[in-house]
Amino acid sequence: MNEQKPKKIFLDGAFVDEADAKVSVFDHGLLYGDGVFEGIRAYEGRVFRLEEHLERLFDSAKAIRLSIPLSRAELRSAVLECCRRNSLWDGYIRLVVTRGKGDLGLNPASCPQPTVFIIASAIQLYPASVYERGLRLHTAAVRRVSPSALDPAIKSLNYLNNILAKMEAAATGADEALLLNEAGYVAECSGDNIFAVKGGRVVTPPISAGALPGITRREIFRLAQSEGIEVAEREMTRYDLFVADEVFLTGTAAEIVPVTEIDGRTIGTGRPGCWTQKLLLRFRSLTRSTGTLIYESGEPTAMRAAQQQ
Ligand code: PXG
Repeated sequence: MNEQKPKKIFLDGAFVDEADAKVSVFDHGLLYGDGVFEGIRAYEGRVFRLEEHLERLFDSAKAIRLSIPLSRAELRSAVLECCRRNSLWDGYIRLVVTRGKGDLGLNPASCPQPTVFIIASAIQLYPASVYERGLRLHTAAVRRVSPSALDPAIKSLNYLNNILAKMEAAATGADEALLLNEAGYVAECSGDNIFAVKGGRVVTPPISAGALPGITRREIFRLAQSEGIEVAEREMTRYDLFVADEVFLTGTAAEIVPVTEIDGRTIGTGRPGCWTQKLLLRFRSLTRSTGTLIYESGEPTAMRAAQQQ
């Protein structure tokens, strides 16, 4: 936990001190991982792609037949108010909806009221050195959950598959895990989507291969298009990654991060590639110039100064 002043948490319609922000041990989000969430970023007083995150949250909830007890407009207001109550300028917003408190036993029918909470906090970022040296990936033996079991397009509270893969990678000294689907094709990493660049073309696995429909991933399609770069979604094997000129990962927390080694193979020159760097620069200028304003007047100067201390 960080040492900053106690946070105000949005919990079931009210703002409470973090010490009082408690969820029942009978909450099915905890007991069974029955729920959905979003990880959202705020940059310089604006929430990046808030509408897309809300849309994905409602889609995830619909897919698991979870009825969110707030409208989209109410949830949007709650997110922005939570940022204001915590004087958030740059940071991370975690929006969680669980099945709620119920009896022991899987049956969601015993949970009358979903639990909704929002945390607006500081974000733990990769150190700057990672963007200079690039990440090392290790292919996990654990495969991405099949869409026939639990569709990976649902951003659910079930991350055990990803956590086990991440632990495997860490045990080999790698930074991140590469996950393949059951057919052996590349799906994504434990908390990021994956892209390869070869001959000036950008390629990424389709959602059907087991990738989360990432908000940052979608941004790459837009940015590449505006740069006149071709982007294709197609089935990829590890071979496609090994022989790529560049590989990079995308995610809300990581933004766009270069990969320079996979399973002992050096990728490209072994240094972050020029397309990766170009896209990262474009992405960073986008995140600082778009988004839903948290503070009506942009931002009071005094608060901005305080945040930057
Ligand atoms: N794949 C998986 C499995 C993810 O969990 C992404 C791809 C990238 O999607 P976005 O929409 O972020 O571009 C994710 C994102 C967290 C946290 O707190 C997790 C994510 C994002 C932000 C925070 O662990 N996962």
